[in-house]
Amino acid sequence: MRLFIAIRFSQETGSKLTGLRDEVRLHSQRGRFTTAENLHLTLVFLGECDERQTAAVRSVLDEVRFDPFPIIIDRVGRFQRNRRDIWWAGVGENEALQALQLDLTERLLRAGFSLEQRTYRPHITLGRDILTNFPPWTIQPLVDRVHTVELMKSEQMEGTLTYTPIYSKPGNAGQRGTKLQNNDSKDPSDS
Ligand code: 2AM
Repeated sequence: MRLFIAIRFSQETGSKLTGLRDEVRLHSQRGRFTTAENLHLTLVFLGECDERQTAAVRSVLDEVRFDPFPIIIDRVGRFQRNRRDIWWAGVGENEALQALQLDLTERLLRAGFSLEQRTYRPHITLGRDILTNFPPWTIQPLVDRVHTVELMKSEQMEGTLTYTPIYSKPGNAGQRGTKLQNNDSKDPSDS
């Protein structure tokens, strides 16, 4: 199956991203636009994986540790592709995101995966094959928080591109934060 590791957003951010997608659509003569439920930020694209490889990705996710971190989406931009541009919502500079992406990539490479080693440019694809004269623009920043990364399966279901989460890896700071709170409140069961 075709797999990738991604971040998905809160419902609120999702509906704002849908609004951005609709703005691009409004200004386009042509394009294939991402459905609301498919909007996501890819961390690592794995491609076709068999059962053994899928288990190996799950093990890598089990090993990874990260603290939940904020993410800011601050612009709408494009990758130019000879009049078939990809339009996306772009993520502002984010050390925690870059570190998590690098950590995952290095672990997967050590586990034997061959990955594309392109510079990571975090983006949320809003549409493909887009023809428009409209220029990219900056937006009122959308702020969300990354609590979880997900292993996603990509497949065509009855002619529709469908992404399904198949494994979920939560960040660890929430749990640690809860423990600290318990310590602060001097819960007798802590000692
Ligand atoms: P894109 O939206 O920029 O195409 C599922 O296809 C996800 O993996 C998408 O977010 C896609 O990014 C990303 N991806 C990265 N490299 C890819 C590749 N070589 N082929 C297909 N998808 C890729």
